[in-house]
Amino acid sequence: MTAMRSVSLIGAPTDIGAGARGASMGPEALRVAGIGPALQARGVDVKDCGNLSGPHNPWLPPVDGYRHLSEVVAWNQAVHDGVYAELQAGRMPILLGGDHCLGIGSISAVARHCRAAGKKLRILWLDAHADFNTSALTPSGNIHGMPVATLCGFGAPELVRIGGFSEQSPAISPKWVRQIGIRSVDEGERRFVHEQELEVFDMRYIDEQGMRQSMELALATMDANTHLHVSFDVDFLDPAIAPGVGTTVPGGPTYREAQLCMEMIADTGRLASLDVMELNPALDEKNRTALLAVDLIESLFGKSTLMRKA
Ligand code: 5AB
Ligand code: MN
Ligand code: MN
Ligand code: MN
Repeated sequence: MTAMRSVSLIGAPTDIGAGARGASMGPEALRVAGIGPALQARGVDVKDCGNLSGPHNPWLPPVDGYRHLSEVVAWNQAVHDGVYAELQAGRMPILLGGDHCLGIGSISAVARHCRAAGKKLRILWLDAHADFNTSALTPSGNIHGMPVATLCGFGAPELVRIGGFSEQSPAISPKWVRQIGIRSVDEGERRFVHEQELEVFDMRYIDEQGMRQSMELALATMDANTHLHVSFDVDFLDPAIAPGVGTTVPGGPTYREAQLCMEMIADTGRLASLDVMELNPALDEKNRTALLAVDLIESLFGKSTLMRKA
């Protein structure tokens, strides 16, 4: 195993970019579900950095296609700084969301780190949604539907430029992204996904080809110099097993499909940063979605069934 085995938990308790309130309680629910001890049991050195802080959610309607833009900028700058500091200290950041708009801060920090270190970046986006809206395309104005497009340079300038990036030289290229589990894409968003040639393994593909084939393709083209970032939106999972999210979409991966996905990522040994996003305890049942997320994260860190070599 070559990946870093020292992790830093960074809580970002906000629902500033979401359409439903409650993801602000995600970090604490993941701690209550035992994320720290579960990783320690895997032999990982765990540091809990506590929670970042930022503006409260004023719960206002969108302005020019964005809800809460200035608050989203403040939160993402805090996430960027927190994640970047842990990467520079040689630790693997695990961002505990919080809604998925915070992927902008997290992944811009990872991209900045990789650029400086000359590392190749690959992003696995595990989600029911493509999160590739722009202010012109969005049906909601909720910025948690826009992080992938923003990181690729198509977003509010204040967000695109976090970490010193720009429209001409954005944090990431669509070519570095592999999306898994997608089953809800808005009309304009769909066209933009095709135009930018995002590589999407949607549920139709997973149904037809299986999770194994999908992950083999999604994980190809990595090498010893690759930093693998996983952005795990908990609504990736089928709502029957993971009800505690604001934007459920039926027809997601089953328990075993999700486990296989995580196990295959673990086998690469390349995982170097992680987001766990969109968990909404207000919509959960006795924290079962948080417990499932922790179970899957254990697999991501190499917990597996019999027959595996150590
Ligand atoms: B999530 C929707 N496409 O833009 C939009 O949960 C939903 O981070 C976005 O994936 C869901 O509002 C964002 C309808
Ligand atoms: Mn989603
Ligand atoms: Mn998402
Ligand atoms: Mn969501």
